[in-house]
Amino acid sequence: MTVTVPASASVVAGLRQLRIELPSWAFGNSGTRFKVFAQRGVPRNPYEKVADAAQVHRFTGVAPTVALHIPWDRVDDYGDLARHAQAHGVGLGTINSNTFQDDDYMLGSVCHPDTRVRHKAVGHLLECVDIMDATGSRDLKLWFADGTNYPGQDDIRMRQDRLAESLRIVYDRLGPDQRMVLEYKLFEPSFYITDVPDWGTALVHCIALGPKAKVVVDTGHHAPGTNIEFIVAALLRADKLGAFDFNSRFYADDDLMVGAADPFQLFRILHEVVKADALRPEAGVAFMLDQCHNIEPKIPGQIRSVMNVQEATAKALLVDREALEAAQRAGDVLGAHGVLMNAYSTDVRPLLAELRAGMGLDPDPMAAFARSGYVERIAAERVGGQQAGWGA
Ligand code: PSV
Ligand code: MN
Repeated sequence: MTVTVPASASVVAGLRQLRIELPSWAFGNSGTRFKVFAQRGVPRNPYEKVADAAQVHRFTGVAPTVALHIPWDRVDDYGDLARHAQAHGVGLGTINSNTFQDDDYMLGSVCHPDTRVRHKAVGHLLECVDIMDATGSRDLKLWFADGTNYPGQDDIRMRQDRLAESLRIVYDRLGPDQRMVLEYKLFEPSFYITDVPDWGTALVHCIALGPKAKVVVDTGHHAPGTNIEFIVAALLRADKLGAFDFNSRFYADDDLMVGAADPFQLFRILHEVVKADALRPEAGVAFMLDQCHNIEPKIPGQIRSVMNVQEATAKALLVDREALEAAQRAGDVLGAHGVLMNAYSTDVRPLLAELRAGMGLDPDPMAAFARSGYVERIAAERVGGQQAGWGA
């Protein structure tokens, strides 16, 4: 069988455009509601988290920004944190809001029936935009834990109205180059309704708000069996895909390493991105990781994840688009499927090793990081103080 793939030069050019943003919270301790396992050398503050994120960029070359989560990453001087990031060779990225860890938010935040609580939540979101001004961040990421547990607990439609009103206030505060990206999640922590449960709800709100509002697809936030690439294709078509929160799931919002559970799904998603020419930073899709490393070492967990996204992207770039379209036009069902599978079945690791060597990097980031002695150094240096964790 002859397998035709595009010239590797165009694949390499595509891969060079890819930028992956890291979550600051991936470097702190995390766990389940049963147990948080502490690891040695874990950062004690946002400065140390940024330093760890910079290691991932140092060894992969494609992860130049780190996202902050407020208040977990609150500091006195965001300009100073931005300069610290720059000194480590990275920048500060998306600002993630947090309206889910305050006692006031037990019945919701921006959808809460009490105006006082809604004002407090909106105040937090406006503070996040102030922080974006200081850090130079483009995106405010919104995820709301809002919802209800019991039928009749609150009015579904009124909660949507409150959501729309709250979002409007924040949208109107955005600067000309700033955006809000709205994330949906099927369920959790609420079990009866979630106020932004799916891409349809997020899209309706983003369309009503305007061009600076886009949807976030967190790959862990769907029902089992959901065709995520369809959602990606539909959002790209509507110019409303703002960002990915990449991770893997088996059961719920597992926050495992992207590409670990279902690398084929990741490939199918990235195939839609490549077809829409949306790898380019100018296309406005932020590729972020949203993961927590509970049992695996954190920096290698991020390096592996970045490599998984790169591998899936390389395979997506290898799809012979001409052959695929010809087969599709001819109604050649198995031929078209075969073109896609040829790309997916290609071992792209040598290509990526070559790409890294061309960037002056070690072809094997995992091994190079292990050899660097960084883990041993931070374990020895970061003694005392309070380790950062989910919620600090
Ligand atoms: C919610 O499950 C979520 O995906 C949102 O992006 C939050 O900001 C993040 O996780 C917190 O880990
Ligand atoms: Mn997320």
